[in-house]
Amino acid sequence: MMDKITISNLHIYAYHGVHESEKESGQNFYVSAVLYTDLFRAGHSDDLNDTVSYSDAAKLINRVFTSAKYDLIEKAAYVCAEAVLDEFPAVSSIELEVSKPEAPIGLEFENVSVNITLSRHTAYLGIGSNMGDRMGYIDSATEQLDKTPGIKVVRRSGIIETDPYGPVEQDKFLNGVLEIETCLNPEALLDKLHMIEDNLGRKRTVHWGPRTVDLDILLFDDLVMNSDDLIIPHPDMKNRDFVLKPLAEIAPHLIHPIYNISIFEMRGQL
Ligand code: PH2
Ligand code: MG
Ligand code: MG
Repeated sequence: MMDKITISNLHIYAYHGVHESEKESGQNFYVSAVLYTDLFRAGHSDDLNDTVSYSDAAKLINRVFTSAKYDLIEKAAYVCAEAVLDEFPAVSSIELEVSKPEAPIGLEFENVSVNITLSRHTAYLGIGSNMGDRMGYIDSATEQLDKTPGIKVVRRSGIIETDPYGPVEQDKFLNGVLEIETCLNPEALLDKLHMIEDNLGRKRTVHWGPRTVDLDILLFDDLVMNSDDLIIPHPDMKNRDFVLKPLAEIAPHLIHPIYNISIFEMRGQL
């Protein structure tokens, strides 16, 4: 069970709603937030610097919630949750409820609300390029990733030159691995990676063929998933030294969630 700080029914007068009249006159909203964060240290030190100030958190929510007029309380909730995770690194996850008890429904009701959960995730991405200014493409992709809302690049491995792996004859690659922190889910993260690949001129002609930049999700927390367009962990990483070598440099002790051995050990078995 994780420690948490709870703010209940913070009253905020704001202007969210689909109807023009809601954006003009405004109404009462109530925001509740549960911030998951370890309180052990603060519980012993009695020092505010060892925890998340609930008054700072409430003020941030109040400021963000009133800084725009959204159609949907869903949007207002996500904007607030993202701001809290951005501002307070010690918060690993947040549950947020937005209530709108005076919503213009035209019927008698007690309350209407949305509840969302947003969590901080650690993911490892493979990055590669074998066309044109390879290092330039890797640098630009790293920069664009870090600038993407909801994504922070935490660490980048050394970049190594590798022979092309697989059935297509092509030029040598530069490869590396990035550790990122993100509050996006795997599908949303993949969409952002594709957007960056497209921005950097990636043409999807030959499958497995030459590319200005390739960004692959290798690991996402200890998630195991298999959908039509996304398999996590990356199913071929165990056979690819161009992945395991840079990954072992920045995360040798990380445990692969299917094989249950460290990246260092996986490399030994390659
Ligand atoms: N990517 C491929 C196919 N082959 N070979 C190397 N050395 N590096 C790569 O990034 C790479 C590859 C498909 O994604
Ligand atoms: Mg790839
Ligand atoms: Mg790819």
